[in-house]
Amino acid sequence: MKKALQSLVLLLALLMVPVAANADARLVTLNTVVGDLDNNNAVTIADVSALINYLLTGNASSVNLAAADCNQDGEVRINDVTALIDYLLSGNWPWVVPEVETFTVNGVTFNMVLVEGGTFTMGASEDDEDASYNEKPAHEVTLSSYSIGETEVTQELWLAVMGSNPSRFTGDLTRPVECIDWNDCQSFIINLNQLTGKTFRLPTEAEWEFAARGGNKSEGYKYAGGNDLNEVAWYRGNSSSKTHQVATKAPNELGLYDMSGNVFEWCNDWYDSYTDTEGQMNPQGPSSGSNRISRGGSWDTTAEYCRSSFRLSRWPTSLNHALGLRLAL
Ligand SMILES: [Ca+2]
Ligand SMILES: [Ca+2]
Ligand SMILES: [Ca+2]
Repeated sequence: MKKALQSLVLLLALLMVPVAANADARLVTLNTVVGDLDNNNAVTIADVSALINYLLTGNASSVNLAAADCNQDGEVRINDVTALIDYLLSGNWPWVVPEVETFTVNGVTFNMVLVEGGTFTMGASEDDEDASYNEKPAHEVTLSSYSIGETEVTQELWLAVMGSNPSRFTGDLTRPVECIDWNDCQSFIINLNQLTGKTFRLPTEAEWEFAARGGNKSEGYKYAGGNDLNEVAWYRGNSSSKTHQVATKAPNELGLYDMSGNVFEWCNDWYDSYTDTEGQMNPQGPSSGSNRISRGGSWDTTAEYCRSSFRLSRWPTSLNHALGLRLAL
């Protein structure tokens, strides 16, 4: 441990001049006390020294320990020094996720959109006559922050990750991938994670619905992004019986496209009725089951299937040309 710290001190000495110069320019963007161990309202190289000093001596008398957890993992350790140096060099804290993050896999780019955590009412209210029994009762759910795909997974991305395209509607790779079952999605995600070093996954059903409703920016629409389905979705009434390029209808409050319509989207959860509905925090669905959840309606469904609370259960091995996926992270 001590040797590692000494190496860091040496590294810092080498970096001292440019780091200090860069750091000054970035102070205006900092809006928390994290990293400001010496309490001068600035995060500079001096704070790195103060943090190292504290780690070496254990003496907290001259530092603000509340500012020392630079990677926000609940402890003050050597990796906070790394996080602090990273911040001074890059201007970004590792725990601050950008609102839209772009990833590139084998030349194909896609965006993930940050959904800030919050509490919402999941499901349909008792007086919602469009809703099926399995959308009720409405219940309160609290979610931590996560990211979700700006669009459905395209055929282009699937091809880049899996080397083949199973879709029925070919001819335009910016259409959503379809004809993939729940297990195919898991294979895709494993490959994608190997290629990116990230931990992509399917969204939970609660995450999917919160995102469809616009998260904390929700305007309370019936469909994802509006009350006029034709403006926000490809569904039976306007699709000409086929999928369409992703992101060609209007996005919802979070900037997400085609949450309603185009293709149904697999969620991670097993299917069951809403029974355990008390004070849920990051619900993962039933611990076992026979069917998985899909959400959002498709080019082939009528309007009521495109409502944000609509749920459709399917065998994990079922696949068809109206069913695809969206990533979460
Ligand atoms: Ca400082
Ligand atoms: Ca820490
Ligand atoms: Ca969709």
